[in-house]
Amino acid sequence: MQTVYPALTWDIFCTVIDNYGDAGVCWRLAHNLAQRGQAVRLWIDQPDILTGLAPHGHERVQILPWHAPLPTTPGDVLVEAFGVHLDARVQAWRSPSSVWINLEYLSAEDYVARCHLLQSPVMSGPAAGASKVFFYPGFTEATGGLLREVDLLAQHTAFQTQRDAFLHSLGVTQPERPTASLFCYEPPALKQWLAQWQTGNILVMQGRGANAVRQALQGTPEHLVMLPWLTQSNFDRVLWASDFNAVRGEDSLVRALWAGQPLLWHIYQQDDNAHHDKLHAFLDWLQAPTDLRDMHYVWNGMTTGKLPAPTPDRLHEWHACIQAARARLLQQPDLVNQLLSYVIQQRGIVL
Ligand code: TRH
Repeated sequence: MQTVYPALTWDIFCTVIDNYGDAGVCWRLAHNLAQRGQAVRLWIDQPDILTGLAPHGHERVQILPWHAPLPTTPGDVLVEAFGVHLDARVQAWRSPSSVWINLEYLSAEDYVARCHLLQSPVMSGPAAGASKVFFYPGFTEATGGLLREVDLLAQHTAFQTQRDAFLHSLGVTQPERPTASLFCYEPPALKQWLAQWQTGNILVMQGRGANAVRQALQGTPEHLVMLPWLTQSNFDRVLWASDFNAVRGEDSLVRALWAGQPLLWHIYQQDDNAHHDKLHAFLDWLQAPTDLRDMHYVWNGMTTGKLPAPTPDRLHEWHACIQAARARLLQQPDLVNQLLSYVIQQRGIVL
């Protein structure tokens, strides 16, 4: 049974670095909190992105441009998403009693469990003397967990009967064919992958990957659907409707895990190749079979050579691997549940 928490006010601060992940995660966080009765103000430097992700919003989430006037009363909880720097104006406004959380990026690396919930004293500026806490999402019990809506499983199950109609609405004429979704940057093995899926449907998400597909192919073969920009709910439905999900960044990786189908992750590249360790750690946690690992190494340009073909036997094995990982995750408390428990404890509220 879901714990009922007292309603608090949350201020989430987000800046969009590039791509859609920062806004995507912050919206999911805000929406998850609102689903559990919390009031949220989401401060963001590019509010337009949220209009595309969630055109209908949520009655308990207020979206505000970063520099909008600050309300008289600061929230009970202040979340800096992904190490965003809070300017002096916000620091001075913050209440000393509010819980200050630094929400970090997702990784399966060991340091996450070590650093999760570490305090970080603020040394200078209007909030000097205060302390914020590092909150690390992650894949194990020792971390902050993953975002998971309270009704995720029910929504996913209910969708199964709507799958074919949903695919038709996106322009898929033969939903019975094996279907793969594609959300990526510019993977070096893109042409190979597209050739491997030429007897199935390929649903191409908007963005850099779609541009790369256009460059790789002459025209649009009939089995390939260039999707329009989707709301975040429909983005999830595409993953649920597909038999294989090629995803990227962080948010879509988590969503592909919840979708439970074989997945291929195009990790966000870092200049110093720090993403290599991050990918290895994820594949270790996933207990990925060798050919699933090999596919990731080729897709992410860490090795050259052929992508393992998605044969029925392999897809079966990869499916079992993702299902087992998903089952492990479902045993763990979700991120918002953990955040709420932490905040309630810090504020000395007895449930
Ligand atoms: O867009 P991304 O590549 O975001 C990345 C990563 O988060 C990375 O860690 C971060 O540092 C970098 O941005 C700056 O991939 P991600 O994380 O999967 O986010 C995509 C979001 O966009 C996700 O919430 C789904 C949403 N989306 C839609 O809602 N509709 C769409 O049509 C598309 C294409 C995406």
